[in-house]
Amino acid sequence: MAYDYSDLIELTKRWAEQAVSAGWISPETAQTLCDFDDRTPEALFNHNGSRPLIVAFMGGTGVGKSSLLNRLAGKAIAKAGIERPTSREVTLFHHQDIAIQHLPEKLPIDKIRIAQHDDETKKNIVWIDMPDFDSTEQSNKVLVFEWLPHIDVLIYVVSPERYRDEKAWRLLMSEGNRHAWLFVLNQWDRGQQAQFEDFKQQLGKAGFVEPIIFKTVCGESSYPDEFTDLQATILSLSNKHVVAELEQRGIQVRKDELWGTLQNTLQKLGSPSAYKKAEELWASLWKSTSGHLHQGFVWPIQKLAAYYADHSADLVNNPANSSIPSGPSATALWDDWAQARFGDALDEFIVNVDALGLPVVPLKNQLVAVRNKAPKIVQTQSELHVRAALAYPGNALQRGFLKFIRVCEIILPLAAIAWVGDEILVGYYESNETHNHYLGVDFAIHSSLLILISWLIPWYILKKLKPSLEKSALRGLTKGLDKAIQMIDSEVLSIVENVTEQHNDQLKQVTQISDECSAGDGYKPEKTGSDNPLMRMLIN
Ligand SMILES: Nc1nc2c(ncn2[C@@H]2O[C@H](COP(=O)(O)OP(=O)(O)OP(=O)(O)O)[C@@H](O)[C@H]2O)c(=O)[nH]1
Ligand SMILES: [Mg+2]
Repeated sequence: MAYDYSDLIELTKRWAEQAVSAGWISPETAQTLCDFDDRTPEALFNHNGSRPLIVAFMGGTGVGKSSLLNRLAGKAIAKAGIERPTSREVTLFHHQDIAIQHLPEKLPIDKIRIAQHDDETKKNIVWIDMPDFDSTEQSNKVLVFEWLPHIDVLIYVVSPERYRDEKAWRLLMSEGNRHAWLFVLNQWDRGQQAQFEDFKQQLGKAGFVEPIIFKTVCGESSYPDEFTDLQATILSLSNKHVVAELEQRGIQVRKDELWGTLQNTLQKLGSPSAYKKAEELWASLWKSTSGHLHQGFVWPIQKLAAYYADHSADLVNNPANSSIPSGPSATALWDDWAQARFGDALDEFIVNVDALGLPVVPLKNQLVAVRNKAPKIVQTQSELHVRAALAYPGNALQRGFLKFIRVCEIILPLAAIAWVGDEILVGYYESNETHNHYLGVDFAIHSSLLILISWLIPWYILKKLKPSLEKSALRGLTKGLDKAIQMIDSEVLSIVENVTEQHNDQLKQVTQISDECSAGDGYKPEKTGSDNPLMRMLIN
């Protein structure tokens, strides 16, 4: 789908607004992009075919702009005088059948004065007298800048005293490419050839190889001048063909300017591959930071493990409580020191990403979440794993063996008791039949010892092999901490991935608009040589 210039402006604005609110571009860059407007000469009229050529007198105060328009009209339609500045409004002079449907918005109606004529030969021209743009009158400048985008041909008026005006020159340089230019050296009755030559040279520096300059006199005296040539030149330009060519060129110039600004914006957004490097940067940064964190945690982990071992019953039996009510808890593990180290790593990461020439505000904003979440991750993970470790201390083999010994602790003494009981019964009946001594003291001692030993050995083994709760807690805490550090790492990485995707998307959108600006055939100036006045009026 081919876009109009106004569509491109709209797309650019929409992109700039979301990009600035997400932090991809600075408010200044967004402003530059939003400053593009779709004001054109054709915007003053309804789109119903041909329109007149818009010609405006522009220049410093007192050079004679209003006097030139009055001379053209043959009557005093614009205020001209010695007061500086004289004109504080825009005067339009056009044929009575011409209707300007859309006057520039934002301007008070009393700032526009309209005079009409019925000369059919000049029907296709709208003449405009603008106020000055260099006096102290700020509202005059606003008026000029509001009208400038609607002008096809600017007649830049200077006087012999004021042709080197700095402000005017800057305006000429910045607006140069956007209009066709004619130059008038008015008050020529006071001028000298050297000034004319110098003015011409200055224009050459501004990009006009062969500028069209008219020397005019609008004073009382009937001094010979080139006013009629000026009129004739404008008249020769006021045809459909030239208007269409100027329109086409105007749009192309504006598109080129938008393209240039979008290219600058693309540069500020950084290269698409740069965020890939950010992932590598974080990986190496986190490697060293997690190493430091592990070192720093050695002692607090031991302290905490001892405390958990002491309060293991509380911890395992009260799953509703996230931590032991009093004393150190897992939150103590991720203390201010750890949070500061983590914060330092994130800050260093952001600085490094900035050094890659990438916008960092979106990354910074999204990292806030993980920055705040880190203590909670560590607390949850270490508690989860310490709980599991305390509920099932030791490893599986150890636990199996201990279960077996616990069974032995019951079975063996019972077996010994059963055997002794059996011996006693058998001995009792045998002693009755044989009238021998019933069992005896030795048997009593030995059997008691047997029962005792059969219970004592498993008891001793259980006591000796019972896994240390402290060690289990330590193992749980270490595992939990490892897991937490892994989780923090992947949280950061997923944010980086997310930001990378968003970055690519932003680049894609700007590239698309920029491509649209350079798409199409564009404007190709007609190669009709320097005898074509239009070619001499344009900066190429
Ligand atoms: N000597 C001489 N005086 C001129 C000429 N043209 C205009 N003037 C006088 O210069 C003064 C300023 O003329 P304006 O036409 O008001 O000048 P302007 O450029 O419209 O000035 P602003 O409205 O203030 O921007 C007036 O007093 C004119 O009479 C000229 O060719 N020669
Ligand atoms: Mg004036």
